[in-house]
Amino acid sequence: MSNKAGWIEYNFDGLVGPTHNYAGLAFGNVASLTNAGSISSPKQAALQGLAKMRVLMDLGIPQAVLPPQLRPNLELLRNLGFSGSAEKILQQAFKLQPRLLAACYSAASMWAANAATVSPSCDTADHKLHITPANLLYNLHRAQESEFNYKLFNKIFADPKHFVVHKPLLGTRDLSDEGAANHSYICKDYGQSGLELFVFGRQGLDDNALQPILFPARQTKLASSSIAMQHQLNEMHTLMLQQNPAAIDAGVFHNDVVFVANKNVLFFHATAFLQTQELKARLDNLFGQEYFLIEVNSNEIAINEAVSTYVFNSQLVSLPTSNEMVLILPKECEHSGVVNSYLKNLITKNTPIKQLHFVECRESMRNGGGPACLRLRVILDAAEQQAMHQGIILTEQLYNSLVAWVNKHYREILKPEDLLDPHLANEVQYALEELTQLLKLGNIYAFQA
Ligand code: SUG
Repeated sequence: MSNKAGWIEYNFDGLVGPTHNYAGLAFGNVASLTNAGSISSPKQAALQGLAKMRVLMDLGIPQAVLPPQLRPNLELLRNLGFSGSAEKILQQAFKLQPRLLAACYSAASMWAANAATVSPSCDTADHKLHITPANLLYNLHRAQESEFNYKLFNKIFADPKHFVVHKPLLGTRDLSDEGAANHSYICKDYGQSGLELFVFGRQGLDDNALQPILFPARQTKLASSSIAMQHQLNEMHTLMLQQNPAAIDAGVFHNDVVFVANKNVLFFHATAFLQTQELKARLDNLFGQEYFLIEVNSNEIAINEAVSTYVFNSQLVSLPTSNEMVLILPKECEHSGVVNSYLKNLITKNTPIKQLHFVECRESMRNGGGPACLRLRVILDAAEQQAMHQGIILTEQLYNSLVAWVNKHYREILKPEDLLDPHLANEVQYALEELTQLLKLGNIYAFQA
């Protein structure tokens, strides 16, 4: 047992960037495909994200902000061989392949659950917090995120006495990694060594295991196992489970679309895993009877309803002053009769989940990102909280400054053809320059070098 103290969970939310748009780039993600080409509202998206962060802050749950990445990513296009002025490069990219232009404008880094896998220091052999930024290599528009994330996490978690930031895994399909969307830390209480659950869709290298037919399995077991090793996790406290291929084919491109856990409470759809019995056996072994398994079967909520409402992509969070937990859910759950009545009943049951908060995150939902996608959970002790960069911690004052910043810089709407507007790139740079000052991050973007 370590002598560390003052453990809490921080939620790091990705601040939605000024180029949030619907380009249909994420094959296997039903919402992204359905809304391809529609008009987005970057301003509303960012304000909705900030309002969600505020709900947590007001509940007394620590909240931090991750800045958006620089888009358009001209560096990416230059690496591909495009040359000339920014305007020319963007036009050439569009001419070659319109989706390439959309990819280099993608604001997908907002979904911070995919930014990295994080193991708290109570679970690691060297008692340091370990972070591996995800390579996200399955999709070009997401793969470009990993380099910046590596840099950013090094800046936020800079103190080597407390933190280890690993490089993203090598970018090859056998090591495809999508971060914390496929990873959970289950424990009796924060700071206690628990179970690190990794969920994969395919093996990597030997691909003869059961696989989805329609949609891709993004995470490999090889990637998850490598992360578990480099995070120095205890094998007895680590479990690898395979996602049910049928769930992937129903639109569960990340496991967090059908699974969420907090401390010793697990809330998930019965179709999530191929080996649910193995999960139960390991929980029995590690926690005895002291855990809550809320497994929802298809008669209660059909898998398609779970995917369209994102009921399991909720944030399950602990209240600071009691043992109760709160579910932060997308508004879509309130509007679904089936899901809403399931939830109303759930909070009367003998589990710690006692409150529901429905939040508006429609702009993100239309690209397949619910409340849980928008945040990266980081469990920290008191010394680690002090050691991380403080400028990104959400306070009343920072919240107000960020709302004013969004209102000043973000467009109300963005149409697909607006990505060719030469003014957009300048607007973004101007906004991000100001943001680095608000978050006291120093120079982090390419144009600031
Ligand atoms: O990778 N959507 C993201 C959504 C990520 C959700 N994250 C979690 N489940 N944790 C994705 O599929 C859509 C972008 C577009 O089509 O423009 C997109 O990338």
